[in-house]
Amino acid sequence: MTRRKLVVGNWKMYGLRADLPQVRAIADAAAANPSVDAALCVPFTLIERAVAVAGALTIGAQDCHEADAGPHTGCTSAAMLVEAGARTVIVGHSERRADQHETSQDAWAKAAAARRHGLNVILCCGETEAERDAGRAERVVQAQIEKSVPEDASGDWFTLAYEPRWAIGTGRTPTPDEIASIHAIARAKMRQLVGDAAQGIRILYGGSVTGANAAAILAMDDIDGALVGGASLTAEKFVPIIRAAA
Ligand code: G2H
Repeated sequence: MTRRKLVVGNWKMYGLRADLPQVRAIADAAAANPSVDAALCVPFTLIERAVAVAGALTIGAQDCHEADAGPHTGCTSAAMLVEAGARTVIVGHSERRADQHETSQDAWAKAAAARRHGLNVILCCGETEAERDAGRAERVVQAQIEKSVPEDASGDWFTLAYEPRWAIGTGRTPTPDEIASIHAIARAKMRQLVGDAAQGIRILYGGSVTGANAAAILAMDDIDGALVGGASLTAEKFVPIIRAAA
């Protein structure tokens, strides 16, 4: 099965109104490369304004609450994201696992909430440096997938992103063989969980992807795209990655 490449920018806690011209320029590049699916996950506060300048570029969020509504001070529901114009949401990012102590079960519940409200979901998994050094990378990723991937996951709304924590924002990337081996394991685990639907689910790589390494990473078998942090903050850095996926 051929899966279209998907390139997702994750702006993390960056992005003010002054950065909206970057959104517009990235949207223009996405429109010029129609063979690639592109999305930009911006801070909550920027979603509505980003949607207004993004044309066909998908605008998404970086988290949602697992409940549809309720007394959860400071949190944002999937319904709120939809109302703001988001079409996709990242859940289970390693920075939320580390900073907010989120678990794979939390990621599962957030993915389910997003699904209930019609959002596409990008669910992150990935091992720490200590886990890799202890030879546990494969088992950690398998366990994360088992606990966090919804039973009804399918390619029309669900994407998995493998992001080794030690490669995030560090400038270090795994070797192509290391990425390929985890992607193969992730695909096999997905097949075990959701059967044939796994073939249609995109598995992205994330962690220090740049214009310089994107082409090599995206050319690899079973890598269906990239989740990009630092190098998605400006069109100058992000557009070459979109082009590399085309
Ligand atoms: C991993 C990635 C985007 P960066 O968090 O999700 O960030 O590309 O800066 O390593």
